[in-house]
Amino acid sequence: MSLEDFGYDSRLEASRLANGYQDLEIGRVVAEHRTRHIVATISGEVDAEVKGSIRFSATARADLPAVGDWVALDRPEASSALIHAILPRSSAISRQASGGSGEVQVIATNVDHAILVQAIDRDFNLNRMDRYLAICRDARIAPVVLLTKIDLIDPARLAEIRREAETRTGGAPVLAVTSNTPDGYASLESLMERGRTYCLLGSSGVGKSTLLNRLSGREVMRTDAISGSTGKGRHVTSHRELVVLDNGAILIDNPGMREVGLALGETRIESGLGPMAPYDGYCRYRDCTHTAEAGCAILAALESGRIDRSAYENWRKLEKEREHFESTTAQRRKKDRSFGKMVDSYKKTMGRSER
Ligand SMILES: Nc1nc2c(ncn2[C@@H]2O[C@H](COP(=O)(O)OP(=O)(O)OP(=O)(O)O)[C@@H](O)[C@H]2O)c(=O)[nH]1
Ligand SMILES: [Mg+2]
Ligand SMILES: [Zn+2]
Repeated sequence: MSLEDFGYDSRLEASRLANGYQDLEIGRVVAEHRTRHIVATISGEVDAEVKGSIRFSATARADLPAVGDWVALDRPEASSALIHAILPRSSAISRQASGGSGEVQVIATNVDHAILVQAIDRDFNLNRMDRYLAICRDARIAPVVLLTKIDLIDPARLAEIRREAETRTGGAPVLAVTSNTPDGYASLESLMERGRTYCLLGSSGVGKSTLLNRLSGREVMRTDAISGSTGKGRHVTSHRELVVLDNGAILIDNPGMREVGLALGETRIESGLGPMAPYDGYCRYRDCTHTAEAGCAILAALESGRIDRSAYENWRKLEKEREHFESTTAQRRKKDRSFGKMVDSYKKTMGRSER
């Protein structure tokens, strides 16, 4: 494949020359596995390490290569490669890393469109959609709203949800797809353009990898059913990956986001399930709240006395506190004017001055 197949264009070539990288090989980061990066080059995919000088001069995680980045490579031997530099990014989707470190984590770079994926059966939530749209606005990336699993609800309800969504997207397209029919992704596929980069964003289990596999005509990403083979049933995709589709468009898949709120800097307190943990992941619905759902494994265990009622009540109490904390943090942040400044300064560090 050529670099153009991965989205290389005259803007990037100009920036490569301006930066003095004419003697270096150019490639695009297609996957990220902890410290290793897989980079697509004209001579195929190579395993690349980040050069020490980049690591030392990096002042934040955002300065290190991410999926979607165009990089200049040193090739001391045919079998190994060193990432010498990152070409300036045209865009970056980032979020606050979990763990309260305040660090910005880059999800994907050089993205033209974000595909905001929500499953229509249980996952759909207008407020969440708003938060995803805010991430796109912040990153100056055009969004497409995608409703998945439409085979699971009736057409009247779908039309209703669609109308609701359309009132809030500010003109961005709202598409509906299903993996259940051969042409279930046709509306999305016809909208995608060769050489443009699209990034999937959405909770775990909404069907992101299923979509990628279908449009690439291959089993690139592992997908999984609700309970999951590990019994945990979440985050089937463990790393980010960029793939060129049959129609020539470039698609980035990544692990489902647990909390989109993180993208705008909210703190999250993890609430452990404690003695109920062994039953986690066996509920009928992946995003079960263990409060009223049919097929909830935790409620069933409670009913049959395998879980202590006071442990359950205690967990519910903590969960309510956590929700309350999250919503008050969000409100406080809204009022906090310095938050706006923080967003501005992190926008600057993202180096999107190119466009
Ligand atoms: N009924 C129905 N099920 C679907 C559809 N699309 C995906 N699924 C199922 O939903 C489950 C989760 O799909 P994945 O593609 O693994 O979800 P994901 O968004 O990649 O999840 P993570 O990798 O954890 O972020 C799988 O069992 C799929 O078969 C659909 O359109 N209809
Ligand atoms: Mg996946
Ligand atoms: Zn449950």
